[in-house]
Amino acid sequence: MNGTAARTLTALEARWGRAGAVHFEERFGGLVAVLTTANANAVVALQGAQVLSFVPAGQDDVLWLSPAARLGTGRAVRGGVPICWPWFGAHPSDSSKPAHGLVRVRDWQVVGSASSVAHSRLVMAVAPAAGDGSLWPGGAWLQLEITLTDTLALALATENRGGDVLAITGALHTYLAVGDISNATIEGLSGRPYIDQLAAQVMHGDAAPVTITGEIDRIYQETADTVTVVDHARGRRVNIAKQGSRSTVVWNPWIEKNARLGDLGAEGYRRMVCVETANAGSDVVTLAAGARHRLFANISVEKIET
Ligand code: TA6
Repeated sequence: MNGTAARTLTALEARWGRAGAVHFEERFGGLVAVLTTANANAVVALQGAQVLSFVPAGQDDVLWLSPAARLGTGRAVRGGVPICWPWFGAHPSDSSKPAHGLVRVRDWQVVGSASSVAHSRLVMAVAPAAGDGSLWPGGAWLQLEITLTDTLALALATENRGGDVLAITGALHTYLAVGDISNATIEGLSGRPYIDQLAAQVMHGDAAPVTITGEIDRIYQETADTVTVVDHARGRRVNIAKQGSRSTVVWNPWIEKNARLGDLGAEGYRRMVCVETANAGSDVVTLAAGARHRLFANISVEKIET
């Protein structure tokens, strides 16, 4: 660790560390916060305010993380919960801009921490950079609150502190770990319309749970429902409850895109599925001056009783 990182860690620990609950370390070549409660632990990178790990007591990690995960490379770490904001997917009018917005690779600042016998919390914020210009929505203020109990709760708050109406899309782009994608199903999206990103057309989901037998990239619309990934291989159900979102994205790259992306590992696609708590597609957040929006997800795990 270089001297600057060491001094930064010391300052973070002194200002925001909380014994037994919030601690700062260097991992993956960058600075992370480690959140601990009696029932779980989590790791959050300061880069992108990206949760990289969430491990409830007695469980394997709920989040999938690239074996090539490395901070400070200028590219978003693949895995955990990347923050997509102020746009989801490709920039609406300029394909030269980074996919999924501006803040995934920015260094966020710690602005708060808290703990009690039952919870550990970290609050982070990020401001526009000098060269952002109109890419950063005028006057928008952004903050992420991460609360660990036996579940992982993420609240992404956008406040319009400017005078113009803002239009925002985004997502908590959650990579869930599964024992085997071929032995997993996704409940909670039955009958919902979705934009099939692979066919660029709107489809209607049928009543059955979603199974994954090839590349899938869907923006489910008109849904505020909890989604559950039933991981039969690991004998657990992973629930993603949400607020402030009318769209849920389901993505798995499958074999060919797994090879093309190059940072999922040899058969990474078999061990992950993205279930993203989003404002995407027709689900655009419009903020009048002074208005505030909160994109919220709560991730919990239940054992499948046999
Ligand atoms: O959320 C699904 C998606 O938009 C996919 O199309 C795929 O591009 C994925 O996000 C990962 O995007 P990234 O820019 O992180 O490689």
